[in-house]
This record gives sequence, structure tokens and C-alpha cells, in this order.
Amino acid sequence: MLVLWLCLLYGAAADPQHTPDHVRTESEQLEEDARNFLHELDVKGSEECTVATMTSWNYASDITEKHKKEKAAAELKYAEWEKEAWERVRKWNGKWETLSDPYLKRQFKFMSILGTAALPKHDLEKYNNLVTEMSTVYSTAKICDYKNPRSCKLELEPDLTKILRTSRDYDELEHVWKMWRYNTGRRIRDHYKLFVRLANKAAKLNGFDNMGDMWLYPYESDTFRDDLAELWQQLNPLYQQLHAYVRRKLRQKYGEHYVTRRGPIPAHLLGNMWAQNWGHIYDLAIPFPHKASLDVTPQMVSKGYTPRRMFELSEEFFVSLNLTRMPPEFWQHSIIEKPQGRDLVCHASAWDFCNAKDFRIKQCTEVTMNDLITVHHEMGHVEYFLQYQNLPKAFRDGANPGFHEAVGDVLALSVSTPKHLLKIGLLNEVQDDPEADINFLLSMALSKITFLPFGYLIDLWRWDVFSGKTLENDWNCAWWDLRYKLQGIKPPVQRSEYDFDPGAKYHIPGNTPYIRYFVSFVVQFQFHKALCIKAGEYDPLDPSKPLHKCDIDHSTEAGNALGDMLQLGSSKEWPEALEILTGTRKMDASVIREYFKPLELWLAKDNERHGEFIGWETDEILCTSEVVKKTAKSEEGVAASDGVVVGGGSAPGSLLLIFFTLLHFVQF
Ligand code: BJ2
Ligand code: ZN
Repeated sequence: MLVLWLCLLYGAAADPQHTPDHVRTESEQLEEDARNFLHELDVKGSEECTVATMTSWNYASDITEKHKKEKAAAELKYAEWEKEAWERVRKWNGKWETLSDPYLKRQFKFMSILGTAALPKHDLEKYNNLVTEMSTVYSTAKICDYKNPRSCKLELEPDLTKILRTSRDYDELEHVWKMWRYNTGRRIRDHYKLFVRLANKAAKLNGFDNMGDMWLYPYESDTFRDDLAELWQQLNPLYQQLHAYVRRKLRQKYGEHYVTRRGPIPAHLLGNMWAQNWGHIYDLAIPFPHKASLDVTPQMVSKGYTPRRMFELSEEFFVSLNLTRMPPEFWQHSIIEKPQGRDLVCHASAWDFCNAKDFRIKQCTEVTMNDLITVHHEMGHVEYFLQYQNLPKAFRDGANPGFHEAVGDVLALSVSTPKHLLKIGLLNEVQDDPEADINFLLSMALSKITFLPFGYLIDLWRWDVFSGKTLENDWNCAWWDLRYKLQGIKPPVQRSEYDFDPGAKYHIPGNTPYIRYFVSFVVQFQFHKALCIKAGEYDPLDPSKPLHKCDIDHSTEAGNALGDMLQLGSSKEWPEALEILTGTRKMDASVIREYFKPLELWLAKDNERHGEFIGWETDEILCTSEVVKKTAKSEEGVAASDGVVVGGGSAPGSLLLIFFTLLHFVQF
């Protein structure tokens, strides 16, 4: 009898056709229960998400105490729901792993990570309030005018951004650079200390070592950090050539006293508050000034462009690829111009309200070419939202966060080509010769190549902060170490540990991971290449069709291929999504190198011709953890960084050190 029973069992396992009825029904039943269960959570989760997102939007678009309270309450309520859902998911442990449908299994996998909602309520409340507070300090900061010190209403957008973009006055730029950090980073430092502790507590509750590790979870890779390091190694030689070239151009402009031959570049001279994108010094760096400039900002202004027109132009590009139009709600509720008379978070962002109909952008758009690119960037997010809107909530995300960042940028690679700018009337003619080509590639490199070390270092810094490898007392100097080593830049004035310069960049107070942008800047060129092949605009064997001249405008083949990938959301691991579009499963820096090849060759020659030193060195101390003497001037007008370093080990030095430390605390 026993033998017969075993034989039956063996037969059932070996031959699914002869599975006993009750076994099959059980697994089918489990599958069905799982599907229903997930659906129920999905519907409720989406509704809860809509409410929470709405209060966030209300606050970010109109910073008031009332909105702050509503947001805080909604965040707690949403976290309660997340925890409840997670606890119900947990009851499926041991069962969901046996499901045969990978689509269901993957939802369970994602829903098994609770996130910060794992914190006890009082910690979570504190954590949320800290992030809100830090973002608010950042978003409401104002500084005094350099030329008119009694006017203290300058805001990052548009005032400071414009000064960085247009001023060539070394001292004015230094003032703005310093004061922005004085009024943001410094005021955020103490908050950030508490924030890091709570973030790590949350990460540990989720089974991670620290928050840096938890942030890498969506990349589903054990070799991710090493892969990124390797990508950077491949790209660094190109960056160094560009750096040496730009340093020479800045030396010509500002003189050797300010921009030395072999030193790092002063960070405030690069056209951008964080030196992350050097596009705005194109006029200083243009290789062939007698040939057309590719910055079409003047044409946009003279043609009467408005933010609305910039958004419509971007939408038309998506539609030309057979991608989806923005829904009417988008146009009704988006904020595309800076509203007057209220504080708001001006930093551009794209919003998915989790209800498959409300999608918005908030951007204090200025009529510049740079903002036109940002419009495309944000529209890319919304297009992704639209493409995956019918997936379950767990999959309504990018294949990885870098993919989400890359969509709009890929389109912008086409929009920025001279050929396309001519098509839309922003250029009058296209000069098709090697010099014009180099002018174009340099303009692209100033925003794409210069960003790479910046995009990489922000989270290199945060990972070490979260892991505790960088101690609190070294936070700012560790930051400058990375800025120096990777970007080859230096602060215009010495920094100290009273400063907190990472806090002067939106994503630090805003708590947005940043490595996604580095990933995006690599994969967007891979996407571009694949789409250009589909559009018949790129042929590696045809020198008349190089990658950098490709414009995928109106190619439904390209658009459909992109759309297919976007529709997957995060339902498949990203290497698979990448493979479907590009034929490869790996991030690959060689495509950027290929795109910029003619420029790289030209830069190497030009630098050699001028005997430029490639790389940088300095004996200056860029940042000190020792105490910094404050000037006697009033705190509001003058940054403490005007001070000098004192101390250094000797007894009188140490006494001075204590004295100035005390002075510091008295003043703050
Ligand atoms: C201008 C852009 C972000 C973005 C905003 C703020 C933080 C997240 C979102 C998300 C999108 C999503 C930005 C652009 C290139 C480099 C970087 C920078 N703003 N975010 N909701 N950029 O990525 O759009 O909109 O994934 O849902 O910060 O440093 O300027
Ligand atoms: Zn983005």
C-alpha cells in the first residue's frame, strides 16, 4: 500500500498531466487568492497614495503652516496604511515564493520592503518633519544683492541662477556662491545629523545595514557600486581633457591669479551654482566663435517664447514619436511659471498622483535653452507615468531609477541637434563642417560630460555618511575631497566644518537619491543609439550619419520601441528592459565615448598644442576641520568663510582655538 502511494506521489511530481485534482486546485487557488489580494491592496494603496501626494503638492506649491500640518498628518496616515499592507503581505511569506506567476511573485517581492514606514510613529514623525524642514530652509532661502546689499530678496530661481549664468564678475559670483551656502547648507547641518540617524534606523528595520544600502535595492544588483566605479574610470579621461580645455578658457577670461595653470577650477566660475553643468559658460569656451553658437536662448527670447510654448513644443516631440499626449488635467493643474506672492519649492519636478489621471509638473520655467531641456526632462517623467499607468502600483516605477531620469533627456539629445533647432526655427542655418561640429559637441559636453563626476560623487559622499565611514566632524571636508578629486574644482573661499555645502544642493535636504542621474547620463546614450538605429538616423558604417547628428523626430519606430520599454515599468529587471531596447544587458560607457569621439580627439590636440597640463594639483587647503576665525562683521552680511584658519597644534594656537570656538557658539 505504502509503495503504491509513493508511486502515485512520484508520478504526480514527475508528470504534471497526472497531477491529482486536489493538488492542482490548491495551487491554482493560491494563485487566484494572491491575485485578488494584490488587487485589493493595489486599489486601496493607490487611493491612499493620491491623498498623500495631494497634500505634498499643496505644500510644495504653497508653503504655509496650514499646508505643512496637513502634509505631516497625511504622511503619517499613509505610513500607517503602508505598514498595515506590509503586515498583510508578510502573512504570505513562505507561500508567495511558491507561486508560479513571476509577475505576482515580483509584486510580493517589492511589497516586502516597507521603507521608512517601519519606524515607530514618533521617529517617523520626526524624520518626516526633518525632511520637510530641510527642504523648506532650502526652498525659501534668500540672500542680499552684491551691488545693493540692503536688498535681501534674491532667490535661487530666478535671481541667483541668472547671476551664475550671466555674470562674469569674479567677486559678485563669489558673493552669491558663498551666501547661498551660508543661508542654506549651514542652516541644514544640524537637521542632517538627526536625519541620518533616523534614516539608518529605518534602513536597519528593513534589514539593511544603512540607508545607502537601502537606496541601492531598486537596482537589484550585487556589483552595482563596482560597475559604477568602472564606468567612471572609462569616462574620466574625456572629462580631464574637457576640464583642461575649460580651465585654459577661464584663465584667459579671469587671469592666472584666479585660474592657475595646474590647479583645480574655482567652482563659482562655471555658470552654475553647483558646477554640475557648465553649459552657461559656452560663450567663454566656444572653440570657433566665428561659427554659429548652439545656445539658442537669444532666439527663444526674440521669438517671444513663453513657458507654455516650451511645454507644448516638448509635447509635440513626444507625440511625433507616437507617444502619449499630456491629459487635460496636466495642463489644468501643472505650475509652469513661478507664481508671485508666495513661497514654493521652485526646483522642477514631475508628479504622479497614483490615480491614472492626475499628472503634473511644477517648474518655475525661464525662457532659456537650459530650461527647455529641463522641460523635456520633466515631461519624460510624465510620459513614463502615462505609459505604465495601468500596471499595478508596485510596478509603476522606472525599470530602475536611472531609466526614469533618462527618458526626457534622450528626446532632448535629438532636440538639441542643429538640424532639429533649424527645423523648429531656433536656428537660421546649419553649418555642416568640422568646426561647426566641434562647436556643437562642446556645447553638449558642457552639460553632459561635466555632469558625470558630479552625478557620481553626491551619493559617494552620502553612502559614506550613512555607513558612518565619514564621521560627522568631517562631513564638509569629505565633500570637498570628492569635489576636488573627481571634478577638479575648488571652493572660492576656504571651507570649514561649520559649513555644510552638500546641504546647498536640493537633493540633500530634499532627500532624493542622486546616483540615478549618473546612471541616466550613461544609459541615455545607449537608448539614443538604439533609437537612432531604429529611426534610420545612425549607421556606424556611414560617416555622414554619426551618432551626435541623429534626430529621432517623427520616427514612430523609435517611439514605439521606447514606449514598449516604458510600458514595462519595473515589472522586469532592468537588464531585461535594457536588452529589449538596446540588445545589451549592461550599462556601457563606450557609447558616450563614441558620441563625443570627434570632440575628444580635438580636445586632446588642442590641449597638447597649448601645452596644457591634464589633471590638477594644489597645495592649498580647501577645507579645514579646524576652527575658523570669524570676522567681526555682522553675521547676516558676511559669511564666516571670510575668516582665516588659526591654530595648528602649538599651545598658543590651541588656546586661540578654544577662544574662537567659544566665540563661534556665542555668535550662533
Ligand atoms: C530638475 C530635476 C528632479 C527630477 C525632481 C526633484 C527630485 C526628484 C522629480 C521626481 C521624478 C520621479 C533635477 C535634473 C538633472 C539633474 C538633476 C539636478 N528635478 N524629481 N518626482 N535634475 O529628477 O526631475 O521630479 O522620478 O518621479 O533635479 O540636479 O538638477
Ligand atoms: Zn528627473
